Amino acid sequence: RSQQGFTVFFTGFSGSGKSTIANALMVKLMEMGGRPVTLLDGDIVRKNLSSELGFSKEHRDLNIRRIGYVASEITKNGGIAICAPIAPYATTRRAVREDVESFGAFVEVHVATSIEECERRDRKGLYKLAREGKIKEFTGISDPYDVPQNAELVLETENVDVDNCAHQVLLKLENMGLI
Ligand code: GGZ
Repeated sequence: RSQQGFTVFFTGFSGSGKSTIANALMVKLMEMGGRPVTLLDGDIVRKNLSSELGFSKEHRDLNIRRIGYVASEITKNGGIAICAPIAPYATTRRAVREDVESFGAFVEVHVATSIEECERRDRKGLYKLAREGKIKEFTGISDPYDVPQNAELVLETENVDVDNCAHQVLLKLENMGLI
């Protein structure tokens, strides 16, 4: 049982901390050895797999379905896939969950940093551009985000460090009998 593949699927706003937590989790899982770990980070996927796509609902859905397909193949072959896109639409997350669950476990992790906190941090200056209208359809500002209702884990990142967040994911994986 502990050798089945699985997917950890992070969802949350731009700047919520998804990538940072996903990277910390990847390091911990790699240190444990055993199954290969593949990180499918939002901006890396957009560069390599979805470079022609924008941010309309259709394009976001296509992007997420591609990530889901790759994650389901990794899961099928007994590996660990860690995905970290915004994935704003609940129906699309549900579809990916169903794809993956035909081969292994799907662990949805909501990185629940509020839009106010993401905008306050504004690490990449994107929120400022979104407010100025220079980036259209920006999630949380001028585009929707369906708050997850059935995530396996919700991470509150305010006043909790990255290592602690990654550790909470590991504990959840342990509790689910996946590691
Ligand atoms: C949201 C955008 C947008 C718009 C560019 N809306 O912080 P980042 O920069 O690196 O993460 C964001 C990334 C979102 O890509 P995803 O593939 O994760 O999105 S989705 O799951 O919805 O397909 C942000 C940047 O791209 N970015 N324009 N309009 N984020």
